Amino acid sequence: MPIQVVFIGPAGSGKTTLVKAYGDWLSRSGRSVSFINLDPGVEETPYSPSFDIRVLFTVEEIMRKESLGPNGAMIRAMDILAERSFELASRINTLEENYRLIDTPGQSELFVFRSAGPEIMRGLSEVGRTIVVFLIDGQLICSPSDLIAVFSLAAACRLRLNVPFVHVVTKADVLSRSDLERLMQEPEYLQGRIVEEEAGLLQEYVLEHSKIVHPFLRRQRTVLVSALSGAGLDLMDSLIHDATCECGDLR
Ligand SMILES: Nc1nc2c(ncn2[C@@H]2O[C@H](COP(=O)(O)OP(=O)(O)O)[C@@H](O)[C@H]2O)c(=O)[nH]1
Ligand SMILES: [Mg+2]
Repeated sequence: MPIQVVFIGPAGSGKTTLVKAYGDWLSRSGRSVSFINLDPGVEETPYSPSFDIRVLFTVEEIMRKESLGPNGAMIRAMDILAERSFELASRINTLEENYRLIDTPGQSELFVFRSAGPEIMRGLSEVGRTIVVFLIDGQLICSPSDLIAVFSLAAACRLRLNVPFVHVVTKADVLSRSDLERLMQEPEYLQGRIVEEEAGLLQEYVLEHSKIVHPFLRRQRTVLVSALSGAGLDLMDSLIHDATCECGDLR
């Protein structure tokens, strides 16, 4: 069965750039790859997609035809995506490559929290081994509370999508903190930093939340990637491999 890697993350976290970098890396290591664009709002993609949602509809078209603004049109686009999820999966299933890399809409909250995301995952799961890679923008993690906030979002996405799920930190070449890996790997260190760097009610709240996030962090090794330098793509690849092979379970 083909491996389908779905890249999810907040706008600007680096999904499109990582899809391209990982696809090129896979091709260089001798694997066959197809690129799939599910972002109906994107103007250009750095890769050439084998399947592109914009062939069916674009946000601009919906704005024009239905007299909607950009947000309304994106909501409408996500609902169309949900309605057509099984048709999309069967179109994607005609691609012959072993790896299908799937780029998702910039506004991932619309994709994940309306029905498009869960419906697409259901459709895809029928036609290949499907995994979500959740992107954490390493440049935006400046404090322990930033880390807890982004992991809370990741946890919510995991609950919504219900397929094997891993997280990676992107933009490793421009991290805001040099101790990010330690924060993610050592619960005691994270708690110490929360006490040191946060205050008052926020400190209390973040400490409580960090307990919810710990099991999530513990289940998986931390992978830092840079789509620009290529650093960490090999580690991300083994993470994806472990989670999609029958031996792994990172659900
Ligand atoms: N420094 C650095 N910038 C990156 C990296 N990956 C993406 N970016 C930049 O982050 C911005 C958003 O990237 P994009 O792939 O469009 O994000 P998306 O909205 O999640 O698809 C762009 O300006 C990219 O050039 C990276 O590994 N390192
Ligand atoms: Mg994008």
